[in-house]
Amino acid sequence: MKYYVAPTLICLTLFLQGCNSSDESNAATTKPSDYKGSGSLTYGIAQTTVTNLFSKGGRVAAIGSIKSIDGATTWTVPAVVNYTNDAIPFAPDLFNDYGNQYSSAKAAVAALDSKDIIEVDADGEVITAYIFADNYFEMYINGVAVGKDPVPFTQFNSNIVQFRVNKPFDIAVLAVDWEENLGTGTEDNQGSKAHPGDGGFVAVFKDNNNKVVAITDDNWKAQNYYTAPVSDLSCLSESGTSRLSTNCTIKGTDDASILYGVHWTMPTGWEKKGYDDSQWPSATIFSNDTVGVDNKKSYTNFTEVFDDSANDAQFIWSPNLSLDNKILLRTTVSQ
Ligand SMILES: [Ca+2]
Ligand SMILES: [Ca+2]
Ligand SMILES: [Ca+2]
Ligand SMILES: [Ca+2]
Repeated sequence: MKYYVAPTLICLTLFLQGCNSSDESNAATTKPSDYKGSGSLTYGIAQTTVTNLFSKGGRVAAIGSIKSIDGATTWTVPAVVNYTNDAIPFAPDLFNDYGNQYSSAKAAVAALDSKDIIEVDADGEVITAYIFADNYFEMYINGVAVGKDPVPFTQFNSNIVQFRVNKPFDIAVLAVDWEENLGTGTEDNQGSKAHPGDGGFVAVFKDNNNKVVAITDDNWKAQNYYTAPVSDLSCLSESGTSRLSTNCTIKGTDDASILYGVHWTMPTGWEKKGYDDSQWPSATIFSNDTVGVDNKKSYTNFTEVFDDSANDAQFIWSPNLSLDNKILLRTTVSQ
């Protein structure tokens, strides 16, 4: 089996240097049977199916296809997205290196046209959402697609979305941490050809009186559907519905072909109003520093919205900002 090199062989290979079975960078010492979880395992690099969704982007935003080790499932990586689906509108810009670059939230709102308002309920109130995603998002309100991220990977951008809805309403978001080495959750970064990238999602929702009606925080639900890279399958665990990889290394490697991915099927209807997310884990919050937005104008031009001291929106994700790459987020706005 090409994905498994027996530890004894490695010990023989390393005979002159001695055998160190505790070296976690030695990816080949793990084998599929080490995995005890509920996910579907893939190994190595996916086949590219879409060369680049956004050719102007800083990094190549490709889509790939990879068969599970057990042969039962073919997975699309990093995610099945609606980027090329014309039925779902691109979210207008707050700040986009390839589009509009507003200096403030007020300027971005002023530039919006009433035709940009997505109708969920014809007699509803207008809600404005301010969004920064590392790297890609699609947002649904009561199951209605209200906007998708125009820049799938880099450079980092931010968006504004307006929709008309009655309370209570459900917000549902697909958030994707994109990848360069398809199927492995890695990119050329920090001196390694295959370094785990990290994610993060922050949003603020305001009504027509500029009153905050929702912010991202740990009251949201967050479930992870794709963990990678994994070089030691024994580091993975599950607790209730939480798919945990926080014991796994986030070190880079130069060889993406020896990395595993773990995948779970997204539930039908996750974006709909009233979808039962009660068993999902709560979102985990991360600081601005951890996500690393200090030097990004797409964030820093809008801190009066994202870091409002009275309503400080938090970056949310599943527990592992680095290794969890495809996240569904949900909350209900009641008042
Ligand atoms: Ca983006
Ligand atoms: Ca990642
Ligand atoms: Ca990222
Ligand atoms: Ca904040």
